[in-house]
Amino acid sequence: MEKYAHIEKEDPEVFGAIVGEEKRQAEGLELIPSENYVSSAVREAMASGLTNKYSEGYPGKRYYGGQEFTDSVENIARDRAKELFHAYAANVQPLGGANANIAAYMALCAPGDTILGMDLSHGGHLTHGHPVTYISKVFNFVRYSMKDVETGEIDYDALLETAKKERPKIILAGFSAYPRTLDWKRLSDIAREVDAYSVADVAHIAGLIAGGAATSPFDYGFDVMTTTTHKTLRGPRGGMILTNGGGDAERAADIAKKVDKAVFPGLQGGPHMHQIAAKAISFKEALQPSFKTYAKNIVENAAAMAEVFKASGARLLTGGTDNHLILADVWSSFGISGAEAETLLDNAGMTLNKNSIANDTRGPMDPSGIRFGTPAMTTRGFGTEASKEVASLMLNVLKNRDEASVAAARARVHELAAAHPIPESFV
Ligand code: DSN
Repeated sequence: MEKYAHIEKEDPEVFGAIVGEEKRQAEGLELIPSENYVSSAVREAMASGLTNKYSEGYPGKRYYGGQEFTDSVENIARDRAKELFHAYAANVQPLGGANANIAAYMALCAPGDTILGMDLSHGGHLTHGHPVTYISKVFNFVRYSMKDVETGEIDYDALLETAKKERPKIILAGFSAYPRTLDWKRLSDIAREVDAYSVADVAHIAGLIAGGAATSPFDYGFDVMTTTTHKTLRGPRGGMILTNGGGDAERAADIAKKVDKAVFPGLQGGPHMHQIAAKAISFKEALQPSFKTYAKNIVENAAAMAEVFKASGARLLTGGTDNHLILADVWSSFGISGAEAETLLDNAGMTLNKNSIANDTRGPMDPSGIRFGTPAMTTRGFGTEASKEVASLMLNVLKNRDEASVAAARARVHELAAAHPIPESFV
């Protein structure tokens, strides 16, 4: 049967949008560092009959009957997540990364308590307490930032002083636009010193941690990791909370209990069991030796792209990358805004996102920077040479900005995309 035959027959409008989007994903290059392609097995699970089931509660303790298969799926997902991240406990029910973060705050803080997190414009995330979020009205967020935006260095001494003064309940580490490695040991030590919980939001780098291409906060005494399951981890859209209690089983058990209560009934209703099945499958995939190669290649490809940008004289925030993402200041480098760069590159078949940079003089809807990365390209089999060529194509468009340059880049992007098709087991 044709793919999506039922949708085509029943709802041609939605069918058209799905087919259009899949064609866009196949013909262009996805450079948004939080995006990826999931395997066919993960997609099948998401479309399975598990979507019909309500399963409030946890395996063995549900509020509805008929749970023999959902219990099995959730237990498999939890066990694999624990194995993958060397965690004491895993809650696989969060519907996304934002929910996972909010549930972690609810588990470990009372309303009004202080959370010390990274500033959004220095690489943090909206859910780390940006004033536009509702959660920033519930907890008292205090922010830390980079000391030197050219190297990405965090001022850990200043962070310790702030922590001593503010007495946070949580030291929150992690990012959505920071290209460097954080000093997990220093951060967890600071948390201990001020009697706070240490929570790392590893949404962006979970796949790198799972594949051994990035260090794990759990190896340096962190209590909790929150994450999305898509992005570098290459699973379905969703979230997860992992608990390790700094390696202390009793502390971990206490935190895990609080986390479970915060997720349900504290924050969410029925878990999405089809997504949990898909998470379980993606964790199995990430446990395979080939995932280690994948994670290593993501980092190598990003480093190769960063080198091309740097060699051209473009300004990269933090001076380069240690992970899967790159943040370039296109305003000072090319005299165009992030939004203009995003549109130009989109027209050339390379999709990325405008992004605020540290100390940005421009607004968030038209900032000075762009953010791009390699997880999706690497799934398509791009190596360092092809990644460098993509970086050169981007630079050509950003420097010249005329119709001919955009058209030439687009034509070459289509060739590169055709030469690196989305693998058959991923469509
Ligand atoms: N939207 C995700 C990202 O692009 O980083 C995280 O919120």
